[in-house]
Amino acid sequence: MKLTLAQKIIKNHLVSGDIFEGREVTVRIDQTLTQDSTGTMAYLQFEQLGKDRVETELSVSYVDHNMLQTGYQNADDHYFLQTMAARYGIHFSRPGNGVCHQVHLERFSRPGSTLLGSDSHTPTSGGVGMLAIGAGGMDVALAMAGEPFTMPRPQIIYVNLIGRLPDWVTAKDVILTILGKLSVSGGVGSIIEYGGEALSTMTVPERATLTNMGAELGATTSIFPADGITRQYFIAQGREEDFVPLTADEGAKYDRVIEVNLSELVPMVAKPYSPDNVVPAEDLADVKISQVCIGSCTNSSYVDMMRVAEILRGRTVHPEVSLAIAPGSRQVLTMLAESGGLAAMLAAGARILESGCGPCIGMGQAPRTDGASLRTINRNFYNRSGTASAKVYLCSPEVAAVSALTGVITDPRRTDYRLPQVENPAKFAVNDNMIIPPLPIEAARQVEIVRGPNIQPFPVGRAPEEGDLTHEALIVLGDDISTDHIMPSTAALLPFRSNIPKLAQHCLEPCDPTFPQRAREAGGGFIIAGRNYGQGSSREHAALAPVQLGIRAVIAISFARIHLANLINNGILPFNFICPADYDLIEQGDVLTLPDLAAQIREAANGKNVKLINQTKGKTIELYLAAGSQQIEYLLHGGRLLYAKAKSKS
Ligand code: MIC
Ligand code: SF4
Repeated sequence: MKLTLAQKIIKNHLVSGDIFEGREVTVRIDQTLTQDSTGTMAYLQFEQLGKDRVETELSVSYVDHNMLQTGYQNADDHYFLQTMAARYGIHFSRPGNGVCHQVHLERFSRPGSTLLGSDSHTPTSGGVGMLAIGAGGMDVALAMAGEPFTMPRPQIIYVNLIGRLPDWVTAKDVILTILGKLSVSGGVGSIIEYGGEALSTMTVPERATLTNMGAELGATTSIFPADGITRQYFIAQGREEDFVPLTADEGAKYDRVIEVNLSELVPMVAKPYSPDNVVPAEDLADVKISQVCIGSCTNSSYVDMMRVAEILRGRTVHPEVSLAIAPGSRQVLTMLAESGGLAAMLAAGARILESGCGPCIGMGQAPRTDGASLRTINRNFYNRSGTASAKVYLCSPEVAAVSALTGVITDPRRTDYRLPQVENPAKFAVNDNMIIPPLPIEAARQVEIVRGPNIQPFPVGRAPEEGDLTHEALIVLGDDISTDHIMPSTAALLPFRSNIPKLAQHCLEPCDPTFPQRAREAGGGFIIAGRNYGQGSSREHAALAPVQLGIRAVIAISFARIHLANLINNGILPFNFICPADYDLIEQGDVLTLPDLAAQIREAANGKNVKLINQTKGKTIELYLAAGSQQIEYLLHGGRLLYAKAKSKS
């Protein structure tokens, strides 16, 4: 049988299921990664599993998100993570070493292997031919404990890249163009595989920009072959031994094929508030900007940064623009310093930030009121920057750098700037001294785990009752609600990622600030939503905070993959409307009953629909429980952790 790239890796890691048939596949996980804002929860959950050491080939704990230390909370959480890593055999990438995906690509990625990460942009390592998947903290905790990972059996979309990128047009413009074509839900249920003649012109960091933003398409992951260019990258990283060639079989079958002619592309910009809201940069020439942020796991490779440096060299940032630059990793920052690029940035007036997520997750650099901020990041959801009235636009580093000089969104092709010529280096600056390797097992057992006062117990779900469950429809939401809406993350809230009771007070605040209080007063309830509910970040907090508030079910037209798994893992019932138009039959405040709940959930495992009665409107609505048979077992126990505990007792 001819296989695609992803199918080959799935086949080599298959634990159960079939690549060509059935609803789900279950695969063995070789590597895991966590970052600090999701990691604290993942490790608290891992602890509950009672293991002595991680059972993966490699697990890495990164600190890159919660970098501002405006109080003790983040520093405490970082030390908790460090002691956890030492105790359980995990590599620890210290704060300052860089953004997890950039560092993982550089130092740990491996073609043909599987990686599960508690961050939605984990697919970045797909740029070297790895099957790298983002997941919620609990799925990653279980993978660290040696459990395989189950995903809906993916469709395979093949993107055939032809032609050659014109001057000033970049990998970012390719993925923004694809987002414009497919939309933020266009990749749901799919793995995106890249191939075609244009691959011979694409470097690994460029490929990684595409696989990174496959997350914005809702894809399970994205992947490139591991070819001669990939091998050169591994040689330049001083780890040729990790290179394994990987190509799709000639004649492999794809569920969908898309062709993108790079020669026809232009510099693109995504307008607020969605990464698929794209237009050519030149259409926005009248948009005055007050801020430019360059960096993030999408666009902060050495070449990205050096191009920016060369554009800025000898010039001055526009007086009304604040330019912030966060190089993606210490490797990139070191090379920028050594090559003189950093000096050019500083001379132009750039504000250099440490290597971390920074403005991308609202950790500082919130724009001014009503300000337009042009960023090289991957998400521009409402309020993510930390300033609700700000408008965030997404673009390539080249467009960002030129616009920082002109003060308006600028298509560089319409200027007389010269295109900087920067090549990938033959050797990267390799220095792993900020990655603390695991301790031998005996020494690890002596490590004391240090928990600051910010670390609070997390809430657990409830098993469905043997009777009716009646609750109010607490809120009715529209399409494409992101986890940034459900559980906002700003510099003020991120320090509470290990304190769910505190965080829950802000659940769904961007949609309705009264929601947390109303939920508490009602003693819990149901959430009603449109399409693609829970897109974006993998943060499990977007399920944990609703559990804390007593939310028992989310009834949506459709869900994003990671959030759906997070709801199930934490015991919130996810339902789809059998008939999407029935969404209109529920209004906020309606009283809804799920009759004979536990019995209905058990029957759902046999493929039966679930009945919901809208008491207020006197209507009966048919629902579908959006869970596989194994997941229904988790739900019957009140979530995956309770299920795992019950299993280990029996
Ligand atoms: C993001 O880019 O949205 C984040 C912040 O990295 C999240 C993780 C988080 O919310 O902590 C993600 O992508 O999963
Ligand atoms: Fe960090 Fe932004 Fe990348 Fe998320 S998308 S990992 S916040 S840099």
